[in-house]
Amino acid sequence: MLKNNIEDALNEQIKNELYSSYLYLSMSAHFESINLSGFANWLRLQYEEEVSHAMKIFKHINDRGGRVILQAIDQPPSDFQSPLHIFENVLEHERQITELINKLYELALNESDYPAQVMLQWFISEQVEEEKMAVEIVEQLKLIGDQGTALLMLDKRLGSREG
Ligand code: OFO
Repeated sequence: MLKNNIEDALNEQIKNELYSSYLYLSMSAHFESINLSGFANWLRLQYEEEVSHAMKIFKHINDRGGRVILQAIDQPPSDFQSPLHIFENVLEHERQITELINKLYELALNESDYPAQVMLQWFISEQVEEEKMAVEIVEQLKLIGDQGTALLMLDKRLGSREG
């Protein structure tokens, strides 16, 4: 049985994951508009991943007899600056998500909600990966700068991401 405060917090996190997906899809649209299709591809796949994160929590609530209540999702930004600036935003956003996941885990610990703890452990590991990927792209963008052949090569590499 899912306690109300855990159910509310999980519903809130569904919204946060869907906002992440919306943010990355908006960034992807921006990269499409400036013909950097590899960056656009990477962010579109990230959008899909965030939807799958939301659905993991959606399933967890339903599997435990809880009630999913979808919340309004804020409009993401649509004006963006350089690729470096965008990926710094991705990294900052993922760090905020990590904090939210950690808080959720603390709540699950305090409430002795063992199934939620197991589910959230997956997210804790996932956040390590997500931050690592964002740091890598930020550092590469710092090295190569925001234009030129090296940027096109990075675009090609990000375009080869398949999942
Ligand atoms: Fe980008 O991470 Fe979801 O949780």
